[in-house]
Amino acid sequence: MNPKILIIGACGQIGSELTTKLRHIYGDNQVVASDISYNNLDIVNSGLFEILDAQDYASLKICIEKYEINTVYLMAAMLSATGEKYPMKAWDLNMNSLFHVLNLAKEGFIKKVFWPSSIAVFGPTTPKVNTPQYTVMEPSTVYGITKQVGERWCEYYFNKYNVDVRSIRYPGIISHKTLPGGGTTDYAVDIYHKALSDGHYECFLTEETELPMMFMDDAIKATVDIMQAPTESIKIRSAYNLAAISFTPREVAESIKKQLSDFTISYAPDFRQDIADSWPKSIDDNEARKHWNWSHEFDLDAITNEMLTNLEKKTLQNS
Ligand code: AKB
Repeated sequence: MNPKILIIGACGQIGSELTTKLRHIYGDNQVVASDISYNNLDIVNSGLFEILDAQDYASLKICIEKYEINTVYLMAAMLSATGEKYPMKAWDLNMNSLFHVLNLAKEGFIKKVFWPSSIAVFGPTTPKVNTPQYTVMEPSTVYGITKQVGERWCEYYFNKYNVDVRSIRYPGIISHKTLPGGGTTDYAVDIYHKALSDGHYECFLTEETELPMMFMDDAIKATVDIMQAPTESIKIRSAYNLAAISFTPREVAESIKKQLSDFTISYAPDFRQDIADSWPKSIDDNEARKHWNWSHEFDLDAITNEMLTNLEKKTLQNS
């Protein structure tokens, strides 16, 4: 099947880099980017683009029919920290958009769906180190609840209606192109921006808070790989554990200091500390590595190097 792709939430942190990658792989005419507003002009101006509210079933269906879409990447979501401020909005956005896409697939309008899950599906009662694929899952955030429920529905739609839906549990994603918004792992991006602009960062998590993280290029590779994998190799239809590295704020600061020796960090934990404390420290992603050959490339120092080099370049270009 030659994919004709719709990306929902294409202006966001992962959506924007995924759009660029998919346009590169499949061609500009095969990829329609969409979002609720024009908030990333690089994406809006670099190919097909539609304004689309992921909660509006009728508009979604019209867009899918207009472009003869057969593959949807549903990247729109409210993340963990913002979700705690607006619980019902997070529930509505995260669940309505998923049901719309799953139902369009069930009715035969779409052939393949990518929907991202997250390490937020785990909770305080989950084993924290090398968290296995199958384990206790009692998420304590609204975002985590929507992701866990979403996983159950994805598997249900696959089993009952043969919907080809694929998913991975993203850890915190680190990128220099687009800022993340409203997550608990966002500190691991903010810290690089502040290291360059101020030489100091005040972290909203404690220095020893260890969380699973991944560089954007690895996250995009995983997303493309799972979608390109033969159907029979996708044996898990809820969502795959996915891991690259784990680190603490102290360890990122040390990695930055190797390049910016005057950099300093202080700690002022806020409400996001409770969220971080409920999540795993590290993830066992053996199934993804075995079933569809997942492997990551970037370790912490490689990420630091990419982040500082590219953010510095951007500052020079803008000055
Ligand atoms: C968040 O922090 O909410 C997200 C996630 C781990 O899914 N980055």
